[in-house]
Amino acid sequence: MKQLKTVCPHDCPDTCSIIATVDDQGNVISTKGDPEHPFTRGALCSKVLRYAERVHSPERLLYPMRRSGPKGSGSFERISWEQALDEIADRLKQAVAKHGGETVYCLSGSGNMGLIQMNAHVPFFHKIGASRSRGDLCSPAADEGWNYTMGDMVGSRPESVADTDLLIVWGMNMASSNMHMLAFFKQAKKNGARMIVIDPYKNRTAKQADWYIPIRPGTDAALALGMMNVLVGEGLIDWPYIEKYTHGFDKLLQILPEYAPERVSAATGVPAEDIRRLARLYGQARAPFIRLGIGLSRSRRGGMSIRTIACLPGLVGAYHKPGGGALMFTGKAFPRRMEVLTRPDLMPGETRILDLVRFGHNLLHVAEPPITCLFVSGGNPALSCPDNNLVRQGLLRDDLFTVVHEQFMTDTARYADIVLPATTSFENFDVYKSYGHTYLQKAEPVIAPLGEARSNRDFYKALAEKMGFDDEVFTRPNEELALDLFPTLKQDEAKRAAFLSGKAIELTDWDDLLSGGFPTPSGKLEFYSERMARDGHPPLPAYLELPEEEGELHLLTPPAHFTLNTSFGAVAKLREQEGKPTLKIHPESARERGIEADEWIEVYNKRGTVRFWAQLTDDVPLGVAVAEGVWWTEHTPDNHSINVLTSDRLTDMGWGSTLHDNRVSIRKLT
Ligand SMILES: Nc1nc2c(c(=O)[nH]1)N[C@H]1C(S)=C(S)[C@@H](COP(=O)(O)OP(=O)(O)OC[C@H]3O[C@@H](n4cnc5c(=O)[nH]c(N)nc54)[C@H](O)[C@@H]3O)O[C@H]1N2
Ligand SMILES: Nc1nc2c(c(=O)[nH]1)N[C@H]1C(S)=C(S)[C@@H](COP(=O)(O)OP(=O)(O)OC[C@H]3O[C@@H](n4cnc5c(=O)[nH]c(N)nc54)[C@H](O)[C@@H]3O)O[C@H]1N2
Ligand code: SF4
Ligand SMILES: [Mo]
Repeated sequence: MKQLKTVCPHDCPDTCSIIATVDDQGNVISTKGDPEHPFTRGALCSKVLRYAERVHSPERLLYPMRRSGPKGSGSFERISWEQALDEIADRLKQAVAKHGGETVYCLSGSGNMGLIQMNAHVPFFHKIGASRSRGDLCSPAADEGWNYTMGDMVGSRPESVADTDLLIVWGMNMASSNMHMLAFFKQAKKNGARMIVIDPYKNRTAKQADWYIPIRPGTDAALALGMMNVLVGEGLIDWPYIEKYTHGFDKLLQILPEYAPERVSAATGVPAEDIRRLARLYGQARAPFIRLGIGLSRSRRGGMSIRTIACLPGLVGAYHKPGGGALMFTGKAFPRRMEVLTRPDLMPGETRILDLVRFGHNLLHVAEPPITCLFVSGGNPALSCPDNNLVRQGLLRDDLFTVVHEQFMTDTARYADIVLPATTSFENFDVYKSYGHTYLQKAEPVIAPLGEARSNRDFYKALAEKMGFDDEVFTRPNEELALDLFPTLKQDEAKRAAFLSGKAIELTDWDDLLSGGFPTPSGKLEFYSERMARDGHPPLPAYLELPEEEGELHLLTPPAHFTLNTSFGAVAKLREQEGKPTLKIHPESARERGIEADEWIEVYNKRGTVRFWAQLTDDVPLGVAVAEGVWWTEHTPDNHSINVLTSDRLTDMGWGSTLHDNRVSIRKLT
């Protein structure tokens, strides 16, 4: 029996350090949180406490397979890696000879956040001259909105929330998706700090809040502007800070009269008195901290909402108050040279760029050349991509050759021509940054690969060899790549030694990160952004109404507590804990339609129809419906993904998804 350290590979801001207990036969017996890691502090979420069940699931894919029945039927026969690689290389060469490199497309998801494995495919497809992606399903609007105000900067250190006296959780369900940061807030709470949650429904975090403020989806910019109106009107702002550290306050002042609490109330549904109270609490707090979620950014107004909220700390000088400020992502804490892994220089020239969010459309309607060779790596688009009926039609195309590298027989893998078994992170090397803390971690494999599973890196190395690509990026040792990726590790011997010995390290001193001012064009926090104007956005914070649409209910599709995207569908115990696919609706919405609790209902819009169990709860306001989680189709009443209902429209910034910005109708099943 051994205890070995590894890292949680999932797309979660907490990037935990895990201690795995491995028996003498090389099986993972159990997992627990690493008490020495400064952010994990010995705790894991309920999902990864069950990780042994995922790693050793009887449903793991262990061998390469070739399709033996109609597309999508899930019939496969076992083949060898050699056969698989030969067939893939042949098909690739034929496709490229006929249509050119851009006929090839790789959809890569966030199944494994390790930098080495997550990017292993990139140089390969650059070399082919394949079509590239822009945007993703997750966070590009949040990234871009934040950057317009703040520049590419960290914001406040996550742990510093322990010293706040007021935490505002804005569009995030921290209890499910950022529990380790919430644990730091518990310290502040002991000292009397309060937590306010602003969210369209009363999620798990809102249930723990001192004050829960329900807001109409997509109207957050209006609320933030209403707060600014009150802060300025009541003199609750920090003049010296504004003068020294911000840009464009005079211009901001000119628009604030448009956002009087009464007008903002009509847009947001938040009573005017509550807007005043919220602004006063914020302006009078000793060190107010705003934790911004990605959730509110997945809307056609998402980028602007984030950009606007990010202005608030600038008005009250919150970044200069220990325990105050705001946090979106911590990526800037990991200065890195991504080109070491991605090698854009291997591209034959500028290649075509496709919007990842419009995956179904791309498969069906993009021509000159059409996509005829598809690779899927670390993603499950047949469940997780919007306008899902379109995605599935695209995957069914007979003239599309699809290769899926996976750990499980996902919905996407069922559509493949060749399915290849992937290792889990417990079986391969990687290095992990984080988007919710500032510690870099390295993980050696803790067990041998199961069956014939290969890591992403080993797969693309073997395929590169078959294709006759001899660039050294395909064969360099993992650890060498990792050291090259982070220049700090080259320069700083002590950090390098600590990193190599498996310690979680910070690459950049915190004070250095903040000392350079704001990395915006003006060097200040930008209330007014010339760059936004150039990019075609309003240069000042703004509230723009969502256009009217068919459908009585605004559908939100946030994460479930006991799963993570689609990655835990095979762990039965977690599924049981999550319950079943329900649509949460207000009891009044149900009564109007004669719907009883716990009966099947149909949820529909112009994109399609999906069945759910009705869950009646006043956690959800009238006019809103909430479906938590993306269930595997085989666990739903009618074999459909929730994403049948979501649109492939893009966000206002960053080419992101608008998963929380869709209208639906519901009816009783007759
Ligand atoms: N309705 C709705 N849709 C959503 C969301 C939502 O909240 N609601 N969330 C969206 C968000 S934020 C995201 S990030 C996306 C996520 O969507 P995806 O990127 O598609 O991620 P997952 O659905 O988790 O699928 C990841 C797959 O990667 C596989 N995998 C894990 N590690 C490896 C590896 O090392 N190699 C290979 N080859 N495969 C591996 C896993 O087995 C898993 O099946 O979904 C989006 N879609
Ligand atoms: N347990 C669990 N943890 C996860 C995941 C998971 O699936 N399960 N997914 C992981 C991934 S890939 C990601 S990207 C992160 C996502 O983590 P978060 O940043 O938490 O983002 P979401 O979970 O998408 O959204 C959270 C909240 O945003 C709210 N929201 C939606 N629209 C609006 C709006 O217009 N205004 C406001 N104020 N709020 C709104 C939703 O109601 C929901 O409560 O979580 C990660 N962690
Ligand atoms: S999913 Fe998140 S909270 Fe759970 S172990 Fe992984 S990093 Fe930690
Ligand atoms: Mo995500």
